[in-house]
Amino acid sequence: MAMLTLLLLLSAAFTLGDRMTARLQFRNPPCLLLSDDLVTFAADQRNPCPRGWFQFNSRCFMFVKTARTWPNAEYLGANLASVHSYEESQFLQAVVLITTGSFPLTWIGGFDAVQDRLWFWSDGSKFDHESWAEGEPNNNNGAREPCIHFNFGAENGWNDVSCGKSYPSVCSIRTCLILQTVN
Ligand SMILES: [Ca+2]
Ligand SMILES: [Ca+2]
Repeated sequence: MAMLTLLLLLSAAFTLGDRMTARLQFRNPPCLLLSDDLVTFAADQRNPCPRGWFQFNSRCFMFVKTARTWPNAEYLGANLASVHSYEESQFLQAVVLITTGSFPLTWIGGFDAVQDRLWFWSDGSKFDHESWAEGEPNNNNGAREPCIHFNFGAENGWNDVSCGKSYPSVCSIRTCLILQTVN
């Protein structure tokens, strides 16, 4: 409802004519702007995500094909994706399937590098959902496996794995809530 109100305010302000100047501000938590394109798309209520990104609730997600280590995939002003529900986990699988036609192992933003089995998301959100594959997380063969990829095992679930391995990734950004100020 708040978003709708803001967009209605935005539309109304633009109809007031040249005497008033529209100024866009971005509400906290801050939007992470990748380029000017995002500002353009964020102002379009029909498509709040930039081109090539997929919307789920208040975030936009993108599959990044280039295989990188987990720390190198945490880049470009976006975060590796956090996952907060079974539906969101299924959505990420769909994003990867639509983009690649398959289910490649893909980084998301979970890590327990600070303390074994104490999981965090790299975007700072609460670790309130888990979709582990059977038998995971397992610190395989006693190794520290501090980073999470998904599309693992029969159920395409999550697996803890060494952060230095290279995989494609899914990153996410918040859709921008646009505040309108009329000067
Ligand atoms: Ca682990
Ligand atoms: Ca594992």
